[in-house]
Amino acid sequence: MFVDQVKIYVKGGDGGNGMVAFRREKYVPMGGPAGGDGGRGGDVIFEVDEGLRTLMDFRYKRHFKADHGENGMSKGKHGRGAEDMIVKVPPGTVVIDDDTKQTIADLTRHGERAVIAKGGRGGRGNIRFATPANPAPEIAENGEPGQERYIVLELKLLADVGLVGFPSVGKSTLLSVVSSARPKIAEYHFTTLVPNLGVVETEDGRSFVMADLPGLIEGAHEGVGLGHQFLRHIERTRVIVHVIDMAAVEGRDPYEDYLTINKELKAYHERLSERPQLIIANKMDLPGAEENLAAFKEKLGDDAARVFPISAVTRKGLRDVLFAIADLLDETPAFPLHAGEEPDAEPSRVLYKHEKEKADFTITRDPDGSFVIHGEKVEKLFKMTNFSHDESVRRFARQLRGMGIDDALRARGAKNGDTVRLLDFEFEFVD
Ligand SMILES: Nc1nc2c(ncn2[C@@H]2O[C@H](COP(=O)(O)OP(=O)(O)OP(=O)(O)O)[C@@H](O)[C@H]2O)c(=O)[nH]1
Ligand SMILES: [Mg+2]
Repeated sequence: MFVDQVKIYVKGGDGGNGMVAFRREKYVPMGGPAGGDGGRGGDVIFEVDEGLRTLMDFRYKRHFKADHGENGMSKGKHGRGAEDMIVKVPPGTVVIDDDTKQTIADLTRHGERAVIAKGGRGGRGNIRFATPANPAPEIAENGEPGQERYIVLELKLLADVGLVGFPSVGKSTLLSVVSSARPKIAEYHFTTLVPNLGVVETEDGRSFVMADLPGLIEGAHEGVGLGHQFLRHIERTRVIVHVIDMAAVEGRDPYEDYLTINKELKAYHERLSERPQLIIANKMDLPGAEENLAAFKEKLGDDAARVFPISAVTRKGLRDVLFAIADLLDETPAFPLHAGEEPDAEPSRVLYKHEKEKADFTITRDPDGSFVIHGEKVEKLFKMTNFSHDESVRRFARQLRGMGIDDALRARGAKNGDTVRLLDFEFEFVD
């Protein structure tokens, strides 16, 4: 199974900062607290869009950051929350945390959503910190930082387009020049033994998945040659591209080839003959191909418009045929698979695994003797502290004590006056 994969960065918006403010009233020198809360930061949310078939769009945009919340304001006004950022993904996208390798979400159905990076909550303004004992606090919280992480998106590809034709007509060569797939190419029959899939992008930015299938021969529907299993694969493609060696390198008549393969498709399943089909006349760089093409078109009659002459080797005609395939896909609905067949049978699930509780903090020592504190929780507290108000700083010190950091520093031998570092903040240990 061919898998499209891409690594990207996501970050929820930071919460807005809470405000320290006081009411100003005539004749009242200092009124009560009036600083509002910050608004919440936006989430990064993935949503399934069945119109997407590949992860091609993520090749160009790899960073997704939701907006931050608005800061709190004076007069008790709260900051506005940010809008969530909605990122569209194709059905079948599996989202994996790149650090833990855990699956975050497995998105299958149209419209299904999952929060991939949570926005931070807004910081509280000083109104929230007022108590009878401290009616005018100079304390406000900064917004909580949004969640950030690297994730890997994986998509199991289902082919939109299947290349069919006799062996050695150039199916693998064609796939190799229009996609990054690298199938084996050779002049002997049945070089391709299993389907190869490649993602094709047209010049106008449309993309689809094309499968290079093993060559078919007469009797394929009864199991002759590589037979059945690959015809089953064709059944799932929306559009069939019939590749013909128009130079008749092996001496067969191109029109006979065309009829034979179509007969095989129909004998395998009536439905296959109703599938939209486009004809590629390949190897037009070789002598005799032009004459054969004229004769071929004449025999086809009205269907001649579906023939696209190309050379997979010189790359002539590729642009036009890719546009034609993309157009045909645009107007062809997906074929419903039968109940019990793969993607539909897979239960849809969005997982929110409980993330393992990490230790609140760790303490290490730098060569210069200073103590360094690390830890998600303590770093978050730090980021949410507004250091421009002494009272906020004192609150932070109390929080550190509450987490047991003072005791832990003492246990590691910290003495009065020793330097302690946390992110870019440095302070003296006071015993
Ligand atoms: N001159 C010329 N040769 C081509 C062209 N396309 C393919 N060939 C040659 O035809 C031979 C068969 O090509 P493949 O791409 O392996 O054919 P295939 O249809 O995948 O064959 P199977 O996998 O065996 O079914 C190779 O030697 C290719 O180099 C073309 O446009 N012009
Ligand atoms: Mg091949």
